[in-house]
Amino acid sequence: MFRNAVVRRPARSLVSGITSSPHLGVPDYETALRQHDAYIRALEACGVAVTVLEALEEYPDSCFVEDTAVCFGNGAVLTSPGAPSRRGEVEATEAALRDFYPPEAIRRIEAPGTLEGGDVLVAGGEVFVGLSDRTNQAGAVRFLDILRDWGIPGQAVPVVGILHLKTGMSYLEDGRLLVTEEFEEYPPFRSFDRIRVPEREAYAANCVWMNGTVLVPAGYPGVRAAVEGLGYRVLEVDTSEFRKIDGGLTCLSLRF
Ligand code: CIR
Repeated sequence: MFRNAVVRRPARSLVSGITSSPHLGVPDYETALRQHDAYIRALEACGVAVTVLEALEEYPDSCFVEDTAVCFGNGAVLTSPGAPSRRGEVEATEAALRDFYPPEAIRRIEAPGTLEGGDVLVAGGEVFVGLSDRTNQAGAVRFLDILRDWGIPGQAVPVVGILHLKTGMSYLEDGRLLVTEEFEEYPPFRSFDRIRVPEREAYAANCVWMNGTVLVPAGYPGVRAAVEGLGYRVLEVDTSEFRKIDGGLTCLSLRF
């Protein structure tokens, strides 16, 4: 069960967020704010207390707070973003997490190690760390060392062709993994019950399981139907403006 979520309001500067999809257009700030409000309401409807942090204008991607920390019940790891423009976001997340964890329970990844939270998939009692353009070997090794101290098993897995590991998958609890086609037969995940998303709905592989409900991005009926078919309550949240800068549902919050 999750009790808390932390989100950060989108900044006006999100129009300058990093994107691999400029053809989708520039995010509309007012629409992004409305979508963010709806995201907060959806989290609250799942029974978590949502802490809303103020926007950081100097960091266009700072609403994607997931990338700056990985939170567990008894400890948190501050990350070292691989995107240079995002490194300063971590300090602001640290300040917020001090309200939830004692100082000794907050650990950090140091440069030259890099790690972004989007590359960390917590699947049951196990953690997978994607080695991507944003998360390097040194960052993953350090992270796995911290997890070992905490008695949490983990392993690193290569990620190619997408931004983060969780761009291509989400854990739905109960041993179920929602995956894009390329991960369906990926050996590290063969022990899970894999539910493949339709190819044209690959974006919606990034969903949020929250206390028995699954948040699904609006506009992906195949994924919605698949998740509902598994018996979950589904809440749709429109993320069109965040998608324009490569953001999905998980990146908008820290959940613990
Ligand atoms: C970035 O490239 O860093 C942002 N524009 C998108 C971050 C998305 N984060 C995530 O999926 N965890």
